Amino acid sequence: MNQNDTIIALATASGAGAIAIIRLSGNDAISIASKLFKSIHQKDLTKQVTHSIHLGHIMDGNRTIDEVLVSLFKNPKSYTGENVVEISCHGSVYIQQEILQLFLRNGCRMADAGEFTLRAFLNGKLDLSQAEAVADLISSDNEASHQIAMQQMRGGFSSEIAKLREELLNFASLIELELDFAEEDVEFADRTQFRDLVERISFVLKRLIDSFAVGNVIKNGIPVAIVGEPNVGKSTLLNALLNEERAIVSEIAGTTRDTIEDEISIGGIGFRFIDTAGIRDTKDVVESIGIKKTFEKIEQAQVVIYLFSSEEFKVQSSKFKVELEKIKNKYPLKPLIVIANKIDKVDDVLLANMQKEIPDIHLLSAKTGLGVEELTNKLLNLINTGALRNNETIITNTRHYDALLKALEEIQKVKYGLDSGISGDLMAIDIREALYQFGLITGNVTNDELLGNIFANFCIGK
Ligand SMILES: Nc1nc2c(ncn2[C@@H]2O[C@H](COP(=O)(O)OP(=O)(O)OP(=O)(O)O)[C@@H](O)[C@H]2O)c(=O)[nH]1
Ligand SMILES: [Mg+2]
Repeated sequence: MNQNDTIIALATASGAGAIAIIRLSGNDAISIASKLFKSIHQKDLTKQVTHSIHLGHIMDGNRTIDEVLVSLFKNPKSYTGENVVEISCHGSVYIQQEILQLFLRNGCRMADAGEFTLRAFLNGKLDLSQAEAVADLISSDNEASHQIAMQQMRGGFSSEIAKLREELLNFASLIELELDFAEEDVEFADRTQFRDLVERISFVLKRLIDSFAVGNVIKNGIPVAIVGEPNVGKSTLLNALLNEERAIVSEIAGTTRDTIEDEISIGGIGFRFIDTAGIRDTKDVVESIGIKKTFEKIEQAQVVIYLFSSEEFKVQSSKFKVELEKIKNKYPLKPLIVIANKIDKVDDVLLANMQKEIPDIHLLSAKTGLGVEELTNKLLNLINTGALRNNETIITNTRHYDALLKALEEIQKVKYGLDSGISGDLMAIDIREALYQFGLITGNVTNDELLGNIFANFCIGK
């Protein structure tokens, strides 16, 4: 990748639209644009101030391609830190392509995926974790993932890491200085203060590492498995939650044989509901595979909804209670919501009975929608969104998670070294290793492979 090229790409979504934006970045962006743009006021683009907008035409020789608005952002006051030109043209695919081709013939090159943001990073406009947040922001599709990406992009997370890194760096230098005076047996680094810092860093690292559990499910949707015996209304409930006829519903027991999943945002948080094959003893091979999968889905789920039919409860209440106990014993730590479905089919006496026999039972009719909203509220309350509400830093990126784990490991070694009084040179090595892991997150330490991996996941034009 040559950083001196002037790159170009469509910044808006591909396809026809009212307006499309084509973006150029690089040393020659403004001079190339000035050759191909004819201002209606005969302005020379190269002589215009930064952050100005100009009306005119993109010309291929004498041929007018489109009437456009051109925005100028001059180095260093731009997204990439280079000269940037944005051309707002009419959104026909033909016009977009004509303009792109024209600029490619006149000294621009197509941008690679994420290359604008890569340049922003290389020019110090963003640190690495902020650059990664840009991709998260573009892919965020609910309030929670949007909020986390915004916070990371503003630098909340990396500034926390950068601060700790700086303090640690200070101590590393002091301890390394001691090594130069090894014969004199001096201590420049106050061990008590150092121990405090190490404790503080461990604490922050642990908190960030823990937040990944929440962050990851928020980013990917919180998996909720809907389980129960055949025919109790699991698929009907899935459809009610999604507000769409997603799964086949029928009065035949064993209708759903494979798991069916879909996502929906509730209260700003993405939930992934998983409808499963009803659990029962069966000789049917396909159904058995489905039931085995049901248990796998329970393992993976963050929340389990156990459903039974009120109608059947009347005749065989003990059976459901035994089933329920089985699930509770098998997955003691999983949040479980127990639902009596089909309440539209039974009388109030039975409802009262069920509530007495199974406390915490949630009454619902998947068919009429009664109790569905209360269920979604319950789900929201179950998810620990405290950290989210308090605007705490939440980690969603696996790369950061790995680096934080490794940093914590190194910090633990430093702590152990302090406790056991190991020599300064060995401690210095552990501190350097921890510093390296911090640096990987913010991008103080990088290599081409790391950058390649990160930016390859971006879209072209960002
Ligand atoms: N009256 C009433 N009928 C319901 C309700 N929920 C589901 N049903 C009916 O119960 C039958 C079974 O519903 P499904 O949603 O297919 O049940 P399931 O648990 O997915 O069944 P399997 O996929 O076979 O395990 C269908 O005829 C539904 O219309 C309800 O709340 N009230
Ligand atoms: Mg079903």
